[in-house]
Amino acid sequence: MKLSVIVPIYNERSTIETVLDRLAALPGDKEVIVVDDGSTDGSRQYLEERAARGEPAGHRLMVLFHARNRGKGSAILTALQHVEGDAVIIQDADLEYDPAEIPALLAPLARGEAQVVYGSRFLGSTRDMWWSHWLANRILTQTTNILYGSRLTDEATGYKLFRRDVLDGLELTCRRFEFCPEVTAKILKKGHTIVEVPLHAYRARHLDKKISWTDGFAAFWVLIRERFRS
Ligand SMILES: Nc1nc2c(ncn2[C@@H]2O[C@H](COP(=O)(O)OP(=O)(O)O)[C@@H](O)[C@H]2O)c(=O)[nH]1
Ligand SMILES: [Mg+2]
Repeated sequence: MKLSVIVPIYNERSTIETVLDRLAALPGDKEVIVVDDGSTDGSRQYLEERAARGEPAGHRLMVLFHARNRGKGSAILTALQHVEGDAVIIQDADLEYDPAEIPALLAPLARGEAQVVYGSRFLGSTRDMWWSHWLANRILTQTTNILYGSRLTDEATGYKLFRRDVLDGLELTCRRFEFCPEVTAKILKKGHTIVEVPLHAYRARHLDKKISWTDGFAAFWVLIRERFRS
């Protein structure tokens, strides 16, 4: 089973090199599709150089650029147009999520036991998460479970893995961080089960975080809107 890893990037120069090295070191058939979303901190230049240098044999790296910042959801939608794998995972570029955990996420999907797998920080462990982020995560997860009848422990996780055909026809539109609740809502509405796997290496960052409390409200609204949309 070929895996496509989508890496949305906006100003992550201090971590992208390590993220891409760790992805390149993973076993198995895979491609990495990076979308730089108008970075201004040198990420773009680094990616241009790395793409020109080439990757080890058997490892495909595609680097795409948005001329200006359009949001994490937009970057993912751009990448999805180029995916060749049978499965797709989102990998944030800031090292809060460690690529070493990807094989554990892929396992139930590769065995044919799941079509969608989320990595749960709350089934496993988290380090350094602020209480306000903890609370926002709990509220979003509980709201999802109440509205959609699911039994998730971590809706807003960055680690979301899908069999590619599950994403076809979802008509995703959200441009920024509400991409996450939109994809969760649409998948649950279609009747798919989301299987969760515990994460053990999640480590929250506080510097340079792009997400803010307004994104939490936007996510909450998207969960409600999608539930009652026909
Ligand atoms: N392409 C793109 N990626 C973004 C944007 N904002 C954030 N990201 C990326 O999305 C990931 C998550 O951002 P972060 O602020 O850490 O939010 P959180 O991890 O969801 O709490 C990081 O890899 C960011 O580089 C954006 O506007 N465009
Ligand atoms: Mg992050």
